[in-house]
Amino acid sequence: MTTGTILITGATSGFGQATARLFAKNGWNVIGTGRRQERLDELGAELGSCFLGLVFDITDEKAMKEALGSLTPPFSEIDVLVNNAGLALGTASAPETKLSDWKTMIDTNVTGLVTITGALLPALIERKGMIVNISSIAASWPYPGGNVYGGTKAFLRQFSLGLRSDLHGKGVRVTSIEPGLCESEFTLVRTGGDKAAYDALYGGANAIQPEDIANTVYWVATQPRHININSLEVMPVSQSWAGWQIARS
Ligand code: NDP
Ligand code: 8X3
Repeated sequence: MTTGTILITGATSGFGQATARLFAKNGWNVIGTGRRQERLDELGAELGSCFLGLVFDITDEKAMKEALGSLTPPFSEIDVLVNNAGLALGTASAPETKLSDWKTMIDTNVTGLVTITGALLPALIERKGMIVNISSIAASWPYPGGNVYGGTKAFLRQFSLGLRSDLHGKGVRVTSIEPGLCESEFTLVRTGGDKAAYDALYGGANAIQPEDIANTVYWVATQPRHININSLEVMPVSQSWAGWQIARS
């Protein structure tokens, strides 16, 4: 697929914003979603008539469906859905976390994502389209404080593979992209706006930048139609694995 219409959830910052810019630059019609209207307005002013902003909270099914129902051609003819909107809340160990944070992560990263996927699936099947799910290395690699966030991303990876099975023979492609450390507002959201934590995490790390993941999404989406990238784990060179922890008696 070289051009078409792409819907990117969470286009107000980070990966989603960079992906919207890259696809728009390459001639695609781009729908970007998010809660922050002013960010979408700014992106629209920058990208011009190829961009359409849709403001809704992905956890609000009614608002989502109304927004999707308002689409007209060419924006209603969606070829690629990028499920990117998501968040982590907190870095505390499970016994110290708030249940409300866990529920927000599940509502956003899992329930919101499957709701929009289900809503767009008939059209994506009809157009032999594509779904790109932004999972995480946290899907496969547990770490202290990752608990429910990692669980949501593992769901996303397996949901992607399951969709591939269910859509067998229908020509729909599905990819799970699993990035590692990437510098974005993600950490500010996760820490409740702690700039010192942000600086400590990314300082000297030469982390992935949102534009790097945009390039990855673009590469995946523009492979020949007979190629499906099932999953793709992407880390900065500076990041790798540490050993097991052992509690000794
Ligand atoms: P950002 O915080 O920069 O972007 C998150 C995006 O998700 C924003 O556009 C935000 O829009 C949107 N979003 C969050 N909650 C909602 C909601 N309830 N309704 C609608 N939109 C929502 O983070 P990143 O760009 O880094 O993250 C994008 C995705 O990548 C996430 O799913 C994240 O889990 C994943 N990821 C991030 C990594 C990283 O290290 N940064 C690594 C691996 C995966 P708004 O606030 O305007 O609603
Ligand atoms: C974000 C990457 O390692 O902070 O998904 O969980 S990590």
